[in-house]
Amino acid sequence: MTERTLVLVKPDAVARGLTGEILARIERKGLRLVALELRHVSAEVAAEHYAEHVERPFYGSLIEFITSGPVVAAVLAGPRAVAAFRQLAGGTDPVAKAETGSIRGDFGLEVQENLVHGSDSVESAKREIDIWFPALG
Ligand code: RTP
Ligand code: MG
Repeated sequence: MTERTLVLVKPDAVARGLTGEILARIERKGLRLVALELRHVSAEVAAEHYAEHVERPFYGSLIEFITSGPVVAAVLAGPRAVAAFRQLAGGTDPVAKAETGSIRGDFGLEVQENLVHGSDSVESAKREIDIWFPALG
C-alpha cells in the first residue's frame, strides 16, 4: 500500500549543509518526492505542527529551534513510507537511540537538534501534510 509521509530537514541540518545528503538517502531508499520546498517557519505553523508536545517541558525550546532558520519540507510517497523514513532517520536521540547508518546516528549529537522530522503514523502524516502542503489534499 502506497503511503505518504511529511519530512522536515530541520534548521540544524539545513545550516550544516546536510540537505543534499539527506535527500540523497531518501532517493536511494526508493521513496518518491511528491513535494519539496525551503520554508521559513512561522510561530503559527510551528505550534500547529508540534501541538501534541504543548505540555512537554521542552516545548518552548522546540518551537524556538524549529523557527530559528529555514527548514526543507517534503512529502514522500512509497510503500510503507512512514516506517521507511523513520528507519532512515533513526531514533529520536541521535546517540542513545539512533543506530549508525541512520541520518541521526551518523550526523547527530543532541536530542533536540536531531536533523530531521518524519511523521509517526499515517494519521499524523495526513494531519501534517494538511499543515505544510494544504494544496496536496
Ligand atoms: P520528530 O517528531 O521530529 O520526527 O521526532 P520524534 O518523533 O523522533 O520525536 P518526538 O517525541 O515527536 O519529539 C519531537 C522533537 O522534539 C525534540 N525533543 N526534544 N529535549 C528533549 O528531551 C526532546 N525530546 C524531543 C526533538 O527535536 C524531537 O525530534
Ligand atoms: Mg514525533
